[in-house]
Amino acid sequence: MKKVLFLLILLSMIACQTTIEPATNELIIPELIDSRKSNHDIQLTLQKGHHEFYPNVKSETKGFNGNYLGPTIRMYNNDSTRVRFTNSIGETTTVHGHGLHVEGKIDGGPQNKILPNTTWDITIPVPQQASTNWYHPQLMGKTAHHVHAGLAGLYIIEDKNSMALPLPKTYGEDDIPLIIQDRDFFEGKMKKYKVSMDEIMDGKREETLVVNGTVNPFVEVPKGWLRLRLLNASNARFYDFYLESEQPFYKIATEGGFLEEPVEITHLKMAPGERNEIMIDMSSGVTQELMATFLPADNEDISIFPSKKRVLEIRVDDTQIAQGKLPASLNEIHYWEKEEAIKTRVFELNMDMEDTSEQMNGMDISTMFDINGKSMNMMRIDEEVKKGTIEVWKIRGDMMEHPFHMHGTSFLILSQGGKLPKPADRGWKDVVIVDDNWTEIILKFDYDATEQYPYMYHCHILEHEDAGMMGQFTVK
Ligand SMILES: [Cu+2]
Repeated sequence: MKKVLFLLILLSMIACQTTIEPATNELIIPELIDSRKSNHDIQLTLQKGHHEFYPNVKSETKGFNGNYLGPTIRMYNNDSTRVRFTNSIGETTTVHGHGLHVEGKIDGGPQNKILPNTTWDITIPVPQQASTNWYHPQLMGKTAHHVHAGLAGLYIIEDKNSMALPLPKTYGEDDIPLIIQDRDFFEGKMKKYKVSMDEIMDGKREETLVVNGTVNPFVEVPKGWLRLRLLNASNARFYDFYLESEQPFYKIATEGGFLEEPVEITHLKMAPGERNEIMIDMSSGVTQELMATFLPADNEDISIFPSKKRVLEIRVDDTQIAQGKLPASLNEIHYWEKEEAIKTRVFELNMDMEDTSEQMNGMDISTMFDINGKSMNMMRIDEEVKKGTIEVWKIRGDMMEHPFHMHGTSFLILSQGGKLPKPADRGWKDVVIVDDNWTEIILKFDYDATEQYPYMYHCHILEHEDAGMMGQFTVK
């Protein structure tokens, strides 16, 4: 009898998790601020607000120039853009330019504090190639809180190549950003950020998908090729994206730029912090459902609790014909040989269970986790990198998959978990998923990061980062 009851509960849980609500809300498109149209002078105010995820129900949130998330800032290779971040949230924070190749002093890490009611006034040079990057707070111990409240937005970088390629490029119409997050709601209200010890261990994983701040979104697009820029801005959730129709789609870019050529795929796994651009052929005029499987912290749980959700319903407006195409070739990537590296560094991301149980009582979470045996300490520099030299970084993490991220540059994957990277991952990246097998990346830093304003390397599960799984390095 007990067994039957258990099975019934299990079945009902599965049924609950796979129920998909109708796509009733038009996808919100974050405002686009083009740096060239704004005289390279942009004001972003971090503010408190109220966002309606569900009609007529206000949730307490934070945003840049608005209630939730922030405008998309479009910048151009070889330009410089002044951005003034004014902090009106009533508490200290920072704004990190995730993916930007900039010096440590304007990188926005934990050392670049923006006190309440002050403005952080920086000029961002853009030496890097076309890519989709993002901005979000990175205050020591508070990153997870501030991002969860809604403080995140996109930097889209264009260059000669991206502007010349015949890709779809009308923002919000056939070139659509998708900032993907998971949130929990109670009676339509977003639950405020709070974590249990289990949630610090697994990372905060919630059950409702929110895309650009929209719940159950749909979008109407022209007939033809559609370009989507996906950002996984969740605190901890990994997703496996696919089309319900099982139609293949094409990956054209990783975090730091275009792949050499489009790679046909049917599934796309993304960890927090990762960005990918994909192209979907909408020329048949048939509605497509972009779906996501919610991946659990423990991969073995997935067969017990399969949880799939719709990310976006993509409808076609037959009266509009799309202009963009899928080019055969996109970029030239110079793949460094391992032998070119002058130094190898090793990074082991640890979740020490003994430490954890001791600290559960005292609730000092800032030293729960570590990298190479050291929890993040803002007063300590962990590594010193020589500017302009090629290095190999060997990384692994224990207990579960961790998205490893470092500031200041992009890297190429040499091997991931002992295997060569798949064609779809042979592009410039700044986040890589690591497990207990070694992953090797090759990289070069070209900009200064001093002791005063060092770069960070860390796990992009924000709960892990806030609990000490982070280190600092200089580049000179
Ligand atoms: Cu981690």
